[in-house]
Amino acid sequence: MKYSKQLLPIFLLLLAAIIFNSCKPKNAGSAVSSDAASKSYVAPGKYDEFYNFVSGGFSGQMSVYGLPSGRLLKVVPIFSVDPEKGYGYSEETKPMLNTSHGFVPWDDQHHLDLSQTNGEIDGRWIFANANNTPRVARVDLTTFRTSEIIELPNSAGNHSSPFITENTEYVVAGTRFSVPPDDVNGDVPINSYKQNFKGYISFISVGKEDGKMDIAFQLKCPGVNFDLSHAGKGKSHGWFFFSCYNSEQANTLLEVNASQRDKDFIMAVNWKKAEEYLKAGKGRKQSVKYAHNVYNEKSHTATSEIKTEVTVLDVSELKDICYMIPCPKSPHGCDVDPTGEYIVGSGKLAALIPVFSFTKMQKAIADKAYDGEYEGIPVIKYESALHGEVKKPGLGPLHTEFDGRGNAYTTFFVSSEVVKWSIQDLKVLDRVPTYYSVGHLCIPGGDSKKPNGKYLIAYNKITKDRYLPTGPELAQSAQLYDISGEKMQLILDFPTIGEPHYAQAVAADLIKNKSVKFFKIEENTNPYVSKGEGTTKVVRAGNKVDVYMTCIRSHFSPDNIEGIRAGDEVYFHVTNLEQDWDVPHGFAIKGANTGELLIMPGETQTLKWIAEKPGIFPFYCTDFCSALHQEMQGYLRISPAGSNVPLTFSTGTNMPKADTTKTL
Ligand code: RUQ
Ligand code: CUA
Repeated sequence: MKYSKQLLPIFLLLLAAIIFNSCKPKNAGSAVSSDAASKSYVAPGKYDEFYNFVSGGFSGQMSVYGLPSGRLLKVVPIFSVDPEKGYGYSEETKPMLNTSHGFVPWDDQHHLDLSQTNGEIDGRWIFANANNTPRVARVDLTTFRTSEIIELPNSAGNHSSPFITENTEYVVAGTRFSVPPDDVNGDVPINSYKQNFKGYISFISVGKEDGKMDIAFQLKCPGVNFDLSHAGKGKSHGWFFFSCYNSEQANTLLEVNASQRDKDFIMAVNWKKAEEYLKAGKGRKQSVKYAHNVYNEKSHTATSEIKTEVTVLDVSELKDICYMIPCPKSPHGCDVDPTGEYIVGSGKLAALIPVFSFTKMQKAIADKAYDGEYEGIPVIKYESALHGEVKKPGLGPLHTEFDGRGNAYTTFFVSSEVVKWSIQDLKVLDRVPTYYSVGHLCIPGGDSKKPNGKYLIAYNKITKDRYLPTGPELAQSAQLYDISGEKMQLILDFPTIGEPHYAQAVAADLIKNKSVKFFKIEENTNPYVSKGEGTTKVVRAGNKVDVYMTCIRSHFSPDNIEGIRAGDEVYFHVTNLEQDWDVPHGFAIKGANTGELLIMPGETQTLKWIAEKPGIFPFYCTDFCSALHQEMQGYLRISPAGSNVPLTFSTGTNMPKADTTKTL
């Protein structure tokens, strides 16, 4: 019929509109509870109740927010240079970004995990992963600065990382990309994946007192993609759980070829067993290369050491370390409830959420209730480990956190929502829309034994119409929900830095009173420190010039420097003499092609600067530090190479001369 033929395209359009809109939550924009403003309002001058540490994704940094206000408190540079703070630009911090590939100024930071004692957050450190060039960092929560970074050999795409055991015995990191091990010739055809590619998992020990990291051992595992993980806790302490996808071991077009099997796996790792094998000398020493970088808060200087050996346990030879639990379908999040009994696997392509029972899994192992092996690892029968399935929870489950009241909260990327369900009876209790396409979520302490189930924060990938447009890229976003009642209530949106993935939150009380206010100048062991203006100097050795400089409100010493020659390599070692909270000084000099220095009270930092051509080069303080901040400045004179202008430096004595020898 002519009539219906004309209408067909319109019907199709309508249908498409219905399908498209069904993925957009209803009542978008109006789903805010009426008392939202009062719930997220923190009056001027009042502190927030929680710190929220949010990964920066492709920015490589971590940002710190106050909750419930959503106020941005700090951006902590970890894996990317930060000209704002001089991180990666000052000579002292450059070694932090050293790797076996040399200096790496950027990375992709996804997951954060706070240190724990007895399964509870202890507020000492937060660990961060670098995805691209595999590394794990430790940030000290007394200084909010990166203290240590360790690189991971035999790894690529350090995604399943960094997740910690309940006493911070280990920070654990699983490789996303399986690759040929570092000590063999990796020049193999890509389609020899099945024979040659392996997945390594690193157990990084953490010093009880000082937090110092070291790779205790690595597990050589089948060549799959390890996606995410969490430690067992309580009754499952001693175990670790990893989601893995690409059990098909595809090496091309993974969106199709790694979605073939009905089920991939959760890999359960008995790390106490691995420790026994290690003690029994079953590890193989493998020669590798990885950087270990440590920042010393006394010398205010980082050092980078290249290490050359790691101990590897092969889990296909050493039985009883690893077990595979089938998990539908390309699992992403792998989360363990506060009791340690339940393990939740979130299959991105699955229409249900399987919840596994640790007790049943142990029984299945004892009974050898296996469905054969995968690459030499026993596969536990799905039903034997299963506590139950959450039916029809939503589309595209990603991550789950817990409130400590028996409820779990799972994010759904495709259907843009957070769904609350009961762990015991697996019933869906509530669902709220997110705006839009939520990835991770966080409840304060939500992956510990003691969650604080007051708030839930959803971290969204797409914000479409939520904020004023800012060109092609829009702000990524966090959304705060009050989950203290039966129903979840949206109370706040706030934009984030970079792309937020995992986040952690903790009661402010656990951290705020431990904050370092300044560094004691008498404890400063930087080799270039000047502990007072009387010891400042400028020293030439060939064409290398060291300027030992101090700053205090509101001048530098020296502030007049002459006798620098074109081509000189000048190092400004600037010590901030202040001994008071919140009085950093900055240092910048014209033409500097690095970042600035931002020097904390009591600290010494060094800027390398090449004297380019004859002229006068002003320098100044970049951080508004006093009423006379704008007077905090100085001049450096460059003369031609080979000139005999004597090297002089002074503060307050190089006064105007009437008989200037040379005017322009
Ligand atoms: S992963 S959503 Cu690293 Cu879920 Cu980000
Ligand atoms: Cu020092 Cu401004």
